[in-house]
Amino acid sequence: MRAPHSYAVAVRRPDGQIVSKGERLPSLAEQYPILKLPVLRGSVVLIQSMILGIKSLNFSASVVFHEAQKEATVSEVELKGAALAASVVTGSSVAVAATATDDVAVAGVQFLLDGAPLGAEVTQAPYAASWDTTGASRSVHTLAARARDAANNQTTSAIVTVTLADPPVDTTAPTVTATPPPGTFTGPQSVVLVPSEQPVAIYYTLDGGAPATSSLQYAAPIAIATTKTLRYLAVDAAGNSSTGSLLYTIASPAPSPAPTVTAPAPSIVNHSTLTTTAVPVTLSSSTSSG
Ligand SMILES: [Ca+2]
Ligand SMILES: [Ca+2]
Repeated sequence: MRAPHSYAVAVRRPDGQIVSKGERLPSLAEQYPILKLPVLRGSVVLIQSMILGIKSLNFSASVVFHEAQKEATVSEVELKGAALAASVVTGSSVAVAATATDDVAVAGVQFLLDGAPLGAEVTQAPYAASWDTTGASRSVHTLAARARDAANNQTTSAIVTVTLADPPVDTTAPTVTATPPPGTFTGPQSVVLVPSEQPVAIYYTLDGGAPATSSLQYAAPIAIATTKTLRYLAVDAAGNSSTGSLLYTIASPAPSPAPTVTAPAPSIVNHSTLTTTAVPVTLSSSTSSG
């Protein structure tokens, strides 16, 4: 609509609302009196009308386009979850959550696991889901959240990388400490075996044979009265095992040495006067023990 000194444009937006704009028309004739001449005045009005028409089209387009652009300003999405802070996850499930905001309204949030939907779209805040990891490969996975608005504009959050791992596995074989340690002894010994971890089953033999799980299982100190090789097999709960061979030498008590007899050499006093010589003999006995 054009009036002598102003014009107005009204545009209906997609949502039905009418947006209008009015502007005062610049009076070129007031600025340039020469334009008041009849021929020139008609040309000025024509040119001015053309300019207004283009302006109106621009305004109309900007209103509609601006509205579409506004709704196209898609949601901000951020993926959250306590478990996601850890780069390695060993649990059987991972809780994920997301926050999403939109210029109009968030219609729903779809969580994504390795790019594929994780569960159904969550249409109401709080946006949360749980990832059951029991069937997932023990490797690197990605999680993300994709939010959409009513106009189906979509925004996907930054990807969070999660490495699934099993709980630490026992790969250490148990060791066994024997008390007393193997060696040479002069009497019977009672050997106590202590494993480096629990639970550990210790199997053993005393006849030199290789121990197996069918061998005697250690339950109490092992009595060793004569020289024996104690061979053991220790097995932990994870099936790691170790073997050992312990030689206990039980020496018989040393026999008492036989008594020794010493006699001083006879001394000849006087060969010329003595026909017989009485020689004193002293006997001594010594016994050493050890
Ligand atoms: Ca939007
Ligand atoms: Ca172990």
